[in-house]
Amino acid sequence: MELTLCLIKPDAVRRNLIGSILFMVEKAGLKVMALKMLQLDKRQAEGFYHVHRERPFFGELTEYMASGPIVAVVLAGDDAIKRYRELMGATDPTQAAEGTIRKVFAVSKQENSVHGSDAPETAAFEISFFFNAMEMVG
Ligand code: IDP
Ligand code: MG
Repeated sequence: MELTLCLIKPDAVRRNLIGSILFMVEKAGLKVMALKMLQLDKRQAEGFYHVHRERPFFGELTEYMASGPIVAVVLAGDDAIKRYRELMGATDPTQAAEGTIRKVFAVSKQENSVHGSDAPETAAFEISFFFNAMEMVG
């Protein structure tokens, strides 16, 4: 059993897609272990995405991530990190496979509706960024 962090990003929350995205996640057999809605401020968004601080789109990305409420979700399952990355689809929705969350819902490469951890170390950092032990079931 592995844990991963899913974020439903501001563009998706704004368009009333929380339920549609969680429906796809649960249908894929991933288990919700913790969930909260919140709005990051700019500094918190910079902290979450600090690995991208040198990228040209960092300012825009963190501005967007702080632009409205998000939903943070801890998902569990066998091989959950890889399975959820596959369900999300490629970063750029024009490159995302049919039936993936980003293919169905994303607006652009930046406003791509969801986040997913990419490795066990990043999953551990990202889960602890949003949740403490008491907030997780199991
Ligand atoms: P990922 O979310 O598929 O793991 P990353 O490369 O880790 O993609 O990038 C983090 C986030 O930064 C993306 O989900 C997207 O919102 C944004 N992003 C990535 N590349 C670009 C870009 O070229 N222009 C604008 N935003 C980008
Ligand atoms: Mg990433």
